[in-house]
Amino acid sequence: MRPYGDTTGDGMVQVSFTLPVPHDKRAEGAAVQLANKMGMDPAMVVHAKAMGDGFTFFVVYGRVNHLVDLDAVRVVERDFALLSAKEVNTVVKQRLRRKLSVVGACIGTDAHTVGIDAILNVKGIAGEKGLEYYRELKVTNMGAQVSVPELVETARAEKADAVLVSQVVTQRDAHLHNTREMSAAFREAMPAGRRPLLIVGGPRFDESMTDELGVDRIFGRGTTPGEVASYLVHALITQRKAMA
Ligand code: B12
Repeated sequence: MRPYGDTTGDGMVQVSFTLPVPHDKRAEGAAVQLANKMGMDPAMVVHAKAMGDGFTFFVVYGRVNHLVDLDAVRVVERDFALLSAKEVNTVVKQRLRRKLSVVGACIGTDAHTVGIDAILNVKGIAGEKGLEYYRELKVTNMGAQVSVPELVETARAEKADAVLVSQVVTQRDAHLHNTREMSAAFREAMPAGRRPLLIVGGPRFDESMTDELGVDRIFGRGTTPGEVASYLVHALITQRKAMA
């Protein structure tokens, strides 16, 4: 299949980018040239705006000839059941017979706490309450700019069953470097069977990179607390029991 703009299959797409040139006719020509090189032909500048001194932001609309092969698409599908808060509490209480301990933080220099707060705080997101609302979960939210050694120490002190890390800033692949540092630190500090489940989340992660980053699960854009709570039950209780 092809993308769709005005009529089905017309191949029309829209892209936006910034060039380090002041806004003038030549800058718009440069934007069209880039779009042509990206395979858009014809390409039209539909929006151009000066962004401070010597930079211009563009929106370009145009046709591409590439086809999308749906059969070749590979994504990480949810492989666990979605449970209600009540069901999560019941399973934890009956099978774990103690509260499930969760430690969360934004690590490195990242101060974007809205995402991790949406998952952990009672107020939650998208009409769902966060993990603090779950009676059988004990949540420690460490907030922003937490160092990896501090996180490991708190996870140890809280006997964390799961560590939830948020990374929003991706400049110079900071999210990847920080995640690798974090997973390596837990591997070094704790033996395999004693290590908490390591979960990272943020809007720009590739969910298929778990092995590469040394974590158990990656959650992306639009994650809800219910998905995370259901995954915790699946990975720490249901699946673990089945494997025992
Ligand atoms: C609010 C905001 C800020 C606030 C943050 C306040 C706070 N307490 O969080 C302030 C003003 C402090 C800020 C500062 C900066 N910001 Co800012 N910020 C944003 C903004 C507008 C919204 C982010 C947000 O709150 N989203 C809402 C939440 C709910 O969504 P979310 O984070 O994706 O979380 C969801 C999922 O991803 C997932 N999730 C996230 N984490 C986790 C963790 C786990 C364990 C799980 C399971 C799930 C999960 O679940 C969440 C709920 O669905 C974005 C732009 C945008 N529209 O996204 C820029 C943005 C993230 N910021 C950006 C930048 C560059 C900065 C600064 C560097 C700017 C500067 N030059 O100073 C600083 C950096 C500060 C720092 N040290 O980190 C860039 C990042 C670009 C990049 N490639 O990295 C963005 C994308 C803006 C942009 N387009 O340039 N920012």
